Formats: sequence, C-alpha cells, structure tokens
Amino acid sequence: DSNKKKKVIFDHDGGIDDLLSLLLLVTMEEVELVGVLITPADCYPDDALLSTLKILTLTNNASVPVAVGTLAGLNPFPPDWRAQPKFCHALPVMLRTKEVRDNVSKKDAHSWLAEYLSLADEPVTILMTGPATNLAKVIHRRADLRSKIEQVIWMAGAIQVKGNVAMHDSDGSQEWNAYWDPLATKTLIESGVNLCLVPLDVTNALPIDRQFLTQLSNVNSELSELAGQFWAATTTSIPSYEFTYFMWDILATALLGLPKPSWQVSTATVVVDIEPPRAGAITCDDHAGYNVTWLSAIDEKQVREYVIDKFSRGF
Ligand code: AGV
Ligand code: CA
Repeated sequence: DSNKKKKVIFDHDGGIDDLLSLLLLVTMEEVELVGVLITPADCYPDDALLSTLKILTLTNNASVPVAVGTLAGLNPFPPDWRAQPKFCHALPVMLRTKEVRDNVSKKDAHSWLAEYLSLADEPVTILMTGPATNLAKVIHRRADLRSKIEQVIWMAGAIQVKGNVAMHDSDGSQEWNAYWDPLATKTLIESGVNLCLVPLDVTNALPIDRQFLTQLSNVNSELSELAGQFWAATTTSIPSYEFTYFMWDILATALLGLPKPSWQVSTATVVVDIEPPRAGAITCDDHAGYNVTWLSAIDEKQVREYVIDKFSRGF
C-alpha cells in the first residue's frame, strides 16, 4: 500500500533520457512520485514541461505537481542538445495525449521544493538527473531543511574517469550536470546530505546500442514502443562533438528499484573546483575533502533486463 512506498521528488532537465527516466519511475511500485521539478539546463523548459505533462497524463499520474525552475547555471548546454528533446512531444502518441495542466505550480521549482520540505512530516528522497541548482539554492537558504531529505541520488560527476565536457574553458575533467552550475555542485557536495552520485564511471558501461534497442523492440508493449522511439532519436549522432548516448539518468532512476546485489557503492573524499578550467570537477583528495558516496559497480546485464522488464507493459 502507499504508506510503504518511498516518497520521491524527481528533478530532471528535460533531455531524452530524463523523459525516459520519468517513464521508468512511474512504473516502479516501490516509488510514490510526489513532485516533478524541471531544471532549464539540457532542454528548453517549455518543451520539458510539455513532455513531462504528456507523460504524466498518459500514465495516469496527472495529479503529480510539476514546477518549472527559473535559476540558470553559469555554463549553458549547446543549443542543439537543448533542442533535441522537442522530438519527444511530436511523436503521435504524445500528440494525441492532451496534457492536464491543473497541477503545474505557480511557484518556481526551488520555491516549490523549499515549501514541500518545510511542510513534510517524513523525509523524502530526491532523484536528480540534471544540475543541482534548485536543491543547492534551498540548502543554501534553509540549511535546516536538510533533515527532511532521506537521500539524494544524483546523476553527476566523473570520479576516476574523464568527463564529457568539451568546451573552450574546460580541461575535460567535468561531467555536464556538475559543470552547468559549478557552485551548486560545490554547495550540494559540501552540504552533508546523504548523497549518492551516479557518475560517468558506471554509466560508461551502459551505451544505448543496437543490441539493447533490438531487445527492447521485441517486447512490443505500449511503453517499450514509446521508449524505443525516444531512444531511436539519440542514435543519429548528437551534433557537436560526442556520438554515443548512455543510460545516464536511467541508471540513477533504476537504482531506486534495482535489487542490491546488482550494484555497489564506494566512498571517497573529494573537492569541487569552481574556477576554469576545472569548474564543476569533482576530484578525489584525501586531505581536504568532503565525503561522498558514489555508485562504482553495476551488473550491466541486470540493469538492461530490469529496464526492459519495467517497459514490458501498457501505459
Ligand atoms: O552528462 C550526462 C547528462 C545526463 O543527465 N546529460 C545527458 C543526460 O541527460 C548531458 C549530456 C552529456 N552528453 C550529452 C548530453 C549528449 N551527447 N547529448 C545530450 N546531452
Ligand atoms: Ca539529464
């Protein structure tokens, strides 16, 4: 029953795998989705809101509150990446679904989050698949609200591997979610909240390849068809400089439901840089560091099977 479910707030940034993560999250019986926040990072916020509402409506979750973020990070995403997810709300089933707008908050995302946490009578889990800007703002203003947070699962960082940012002011050490708003990254990591990073170290093992897409296509359910169409859009090369799409946000989301033997965490002491060329880099440092937990190993086969199983049903 609903009392036993984990209450989850999902803060995403509207990318194709962020939207796939929302599709996955609403299939998870152990999760009660209590709010969706949109960070205007790797998306344009109107598109992210429209796709979010259509997915919630399509899956019978239209009563979940949604709040759009107004805070922007220092390092914008490339415009072609931000435009890519327009594809999602142009697909036939998404076009046919008239989005319910009744639960779009008049508050912006960080104000909604601060209010939710201050009124919460039990701790909540926060899943983040974009930059940490909204949560960092709340923690900065209201440190007392940290006690309302059971855990933060955040797709971000590159701990022992190279990053995925290739910009003129970067040495390539950063992951994009951490780089978009370096100060927010630093605030969150130094805040002492119970944080588990899902970094490139593990997501690198989960490319979206033809074999996975073929397996998914054989399922032939409403959810697998829509998910397969979303993912197909990521295979035509992402313009700019990087050509492989991974299960970044999907892995962070799946962590809420995956059986424990299929993953392992490590801890490290780290520092966060805020100056170029390493702004947003999360670097191991035994001396001056802050403690973080990060997902360090996964059973790739089990993750793929888990995702395919979750998508093996109707809306
Ligand atoms: O760094 C990974 C994060 C994830 O939250 N995002 C995409 C995922 O939503 C940024 C990103 C890195 N490489 C990208 C990204 C690419 N080639 N296309 C779009 N976004
Ligand atoms: Ca994302």
